[in-house]
Amino acid sequence: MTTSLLIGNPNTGKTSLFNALTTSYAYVGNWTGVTVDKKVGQLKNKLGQLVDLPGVYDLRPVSADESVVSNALLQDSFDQFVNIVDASQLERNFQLTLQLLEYNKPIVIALNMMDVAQKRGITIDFDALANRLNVPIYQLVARKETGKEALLEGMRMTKQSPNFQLNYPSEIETTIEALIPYFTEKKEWNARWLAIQFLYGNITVETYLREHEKYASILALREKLQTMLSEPIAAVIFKTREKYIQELMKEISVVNEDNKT
Ligand code: GDP
Ligand code: MG
Ligand code: K
Repeated sequence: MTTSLLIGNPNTGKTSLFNALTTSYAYVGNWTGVTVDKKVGQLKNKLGQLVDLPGVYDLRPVSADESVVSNALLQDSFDQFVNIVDASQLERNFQLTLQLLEYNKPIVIALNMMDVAQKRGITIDFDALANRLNVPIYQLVARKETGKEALLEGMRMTKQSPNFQLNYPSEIETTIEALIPYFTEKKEWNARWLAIQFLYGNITVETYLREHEKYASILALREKLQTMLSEPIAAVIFKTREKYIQELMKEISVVNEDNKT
């Protein structure tokens, strides 16, 4: 059975979409270590199951509840991501999207709040966006359940990983290259994602890696990298993503004041 993880920023319409895509759902206890309910729904079209996750702006958790998302990526078995994105707030939402792309599992983007984007005069070049990120994009108004059939079909069809790679400054890339050999024993991990999240200071990833027999060497690589940079590693990583997103936005989105309604 196919398992899809529903991930997105808070208030993007996650619950609305979850309800639109599923016929029934159950609370199957709590996520490990926290009180957040674990909610799993049966997808329409007998497609498999959809797992609801807490809304987060970033994979680096800022609370125990948010650690649920990184823990799911580290420890749970799943087949694809459904990344719900607020079409009227693309820039902010894409910080999370890039981190999901780096995980390199099959992923579909559900571009929700299309009605809000339209009202604000936002025009998006969907083909350019899909091409740049190498993922299928589906437009939705989850509150009205508009677009859900195409999304379900897209989820069924999507078996390819995006093979998307964002390139960081050379000192960071060199350290990523040095870290990757430590992470090859676990096949289901994306070693590059793990290296990036560790360097980014994702505490859930760090806690997980503390069990690694070579943790001292892993940590030393991060400390060495920090001495080579004039800013915190996390800031450099964040800004690299931000720069990429700004360039992407120029290419795919325009706000037309005349089109505002
Ligand atoms: P969550 O916090 O991500 O789970 O989002 P919810 O599903 O609770 O939605 C947050 C708010 O946005 C609710 O008031 C929804 O009715 C509304 N909403 C959800 N999807 C859409 C949409 O596509 N368009 C508009 N205009 N509102 C939406
Ligand atoms: Mg919700
Ligand atoms: K628990």
